[in-house]
Amino acid sequence: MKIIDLRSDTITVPTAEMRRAMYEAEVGDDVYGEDPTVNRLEQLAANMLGKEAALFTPSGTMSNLIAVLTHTHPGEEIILGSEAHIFWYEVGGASTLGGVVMRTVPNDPGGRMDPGAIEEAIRPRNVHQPQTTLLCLENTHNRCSGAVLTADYTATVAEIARRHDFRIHLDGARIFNAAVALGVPASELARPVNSVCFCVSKGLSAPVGSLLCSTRDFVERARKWRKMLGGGMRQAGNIAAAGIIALQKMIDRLAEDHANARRLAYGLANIPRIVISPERIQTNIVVFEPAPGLSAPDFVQTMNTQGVQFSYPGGRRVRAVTNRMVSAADIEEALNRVDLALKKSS
Ligand code: TLP
Repeated sequence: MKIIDLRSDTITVPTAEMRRAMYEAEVGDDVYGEDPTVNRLEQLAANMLGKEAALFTPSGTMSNLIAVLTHTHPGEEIILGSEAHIFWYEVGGASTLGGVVMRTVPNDPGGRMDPGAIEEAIRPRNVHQPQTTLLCLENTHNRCSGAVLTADYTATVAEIARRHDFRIHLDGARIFNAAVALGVPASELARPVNSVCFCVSKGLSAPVGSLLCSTRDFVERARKWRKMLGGGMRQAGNIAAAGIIALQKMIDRLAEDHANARRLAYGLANIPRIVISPERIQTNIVVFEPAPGLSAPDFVQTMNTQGVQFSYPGGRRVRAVTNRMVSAADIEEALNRVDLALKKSS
């Protein structure tokens, strides 16, 4: 039985072209700034995001942490969505290593925070209170079923930050999914923010890596934090080479993942014991619920035995992420297996 892995788009393996580029990459010591392939990737990333400079890091988690460390000081407060990846899945690093308080504002199903609620969460300048110095956005929004933030929304929030003199970091791990879904360049989505990071290791299929993009001065300070965290990676050109192919060749194909996500969502909507709003699906993440009487962990476990892998983000929810390793035919097969398994267990 073929295993259909919908746990995440992080499971994508490098393409043949990436493997060749990795093999042939020209390398040097990146801690000395001497790896030509890393330098090319950083320049390419900065250009594509419309920022002055970029820093190659081993992961999205490290990029987000470095962004917080570079923008803030211990004792300050950052505002982020109640469903933010930084809040849920990054081991509390911002607080543990950055010493900042994480103040959450509810995310709506579209991954947005209400601008009025953001304003209310900003601390007054007062001796008793930590100072608000950073707001974090996420685009696409992982726990909000891959929802996209428009450039207009981001600009509205940026205007609040400008008025109150604090910065915005965008966790754009999947910003190219948002760009493809909206039909706009990623640079437009990143224009209103002070820093943005994205991953080449997800739908773009490179094996490792994330890029943190901002001003030259910010990236210079971020580079020092990366060194402190142990993220200075010597001959990293071997992995950066795959990142270059990811940016040059793999962005347009994300539309296939989005089409497969819609196919999956509408198919699931036709299965009696699944609850889902398929019209909400904008990119490659499909969140749904088994109907009452069937727990989400039990459903995930049952489907595992049927060779369809989902992830469990908590509560009643199940998550599927379409990706390059899963074809349209695989989606149809996954739907058949779900239908059959639920019929058997009813
Ligand atoms: N997300 C992973 C898991 O951590 C949940 C996934 O499978 O979706 N920001 C966002 C929005 C992310 O979705 C992720 C990874 C990260 C940051 C962290 O990236 P990595 O895994 O490279 O540290």
